[in-house]
Amino acid sequence: MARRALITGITGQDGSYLAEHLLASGYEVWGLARGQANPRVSRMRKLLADVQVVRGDLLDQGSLISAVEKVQPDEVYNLGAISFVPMSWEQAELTAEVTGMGVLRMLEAIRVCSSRGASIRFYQASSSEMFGQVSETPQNERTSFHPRSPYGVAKAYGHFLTQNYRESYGMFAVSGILFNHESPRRGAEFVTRKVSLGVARIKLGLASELKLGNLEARRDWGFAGDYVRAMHLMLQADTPEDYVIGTGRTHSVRELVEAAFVAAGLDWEQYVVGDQSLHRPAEVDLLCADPKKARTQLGWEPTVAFEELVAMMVESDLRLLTDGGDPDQDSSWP
Ligand code: NAP
Ligand code: F7E
Repeated sequence: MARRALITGITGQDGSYLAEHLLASGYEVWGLARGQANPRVSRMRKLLADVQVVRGDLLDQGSLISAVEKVQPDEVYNLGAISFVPMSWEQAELTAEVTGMGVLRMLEAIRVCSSRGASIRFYQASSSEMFGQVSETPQNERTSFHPRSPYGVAKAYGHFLTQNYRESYGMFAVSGILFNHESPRRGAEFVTRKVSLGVARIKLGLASELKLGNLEARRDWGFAGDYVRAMHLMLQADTPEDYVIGTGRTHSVRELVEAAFVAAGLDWEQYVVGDQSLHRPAEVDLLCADPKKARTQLGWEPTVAFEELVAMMVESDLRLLTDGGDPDQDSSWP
């Protein structure tokens, strides 16, 4: 019988790549979808026709127990979250409820169903934002946490709780501490996609400038398609352990901007405008992963380099806009 996976956050970037990867690996894939008439669910259904949908919300404990009871998954991937860092200052309580407490509710749903005999492996989407103001570079599984946003704090709660359920109940529960990962399916609010869309609009004469915040922040950017393979590998391991996933290379937002404009044959300095309102109350200045443990224990390697990733996103957005697509409606899912 096919193994069964339940994914929260199925309508998001990672949910789509993970679903494709698991379907290709022979899994029966279920996605937890919220809302009465969520347009992102309709879009997901069109693009991932083989994914089955179960209704539920990370804010609603009963719905998660029902979903786990209905699907009877072998593996649960908890990708659902409020994931945009600036929003976490504007809606700090909601972020704590969804991104933090949502982990508790999903772990409880699994614990209740496991006490009736089910054996379910759990993956939690932890984040490099937990490192925040970093104590060392590069960051590994033993680096201390100093989150700089309500989002980072909520993720740290989910991370420690996952570890605690592993230790308290012997659950196969693990966290992937993933560094920034991007793709043509990335939400338009995140800086890589904002830049690739901005460049495409300028190239096609649809815009004349691109407003950005802090150009000095540095991130370890990789390709989302690579990172979902790591999630799956973590749940196939013999023992439940947490892993850092990243490329081990860091670039500034300025370097990202330069590479994106170069990919379209443009000079960024003619178009980029600084906007103080886009700076954050507290910034994460530098992130750079040490993914040695994932490489040696899981055999995981990233396959897409930074320049290749940026060019892929710019080309995809040029195609999307040339074909008259609306990035807010269609994204640029192939
Ligand atoms: P994303 O595109 O923003 O997707 C977030 C998902 O969460 C959406 O499917 C959204 O569904 C769902 N969601 C929001 N509120 C929910 C709720 N109350 N109940 C159930 N689902 C809810 O995020 P992503 O980039 O794919 O990231 C996946 C996960 O990895 C997130 O937990 C994120 O915090 C974490 N992460 C991401 C990165 C990265 O660089 N991408 C790095 C480290 C960790 P709706 O369509 O219903 O809104
Ligand atoms: O910002 C700077 C901004 O919003 C990256 C999420 O997936 O990765 C993501 O969080 C950097 C920051 O991602 C703009 O100040 C400059 O330093 O693309 P971002 P993020 O905050 O790193 C982590 C690992 C997650 O877990 C999160 O869920 O870019 N920046 N100017 C800007 N950022 C945005 N969004 N917009 C700007 O105009």
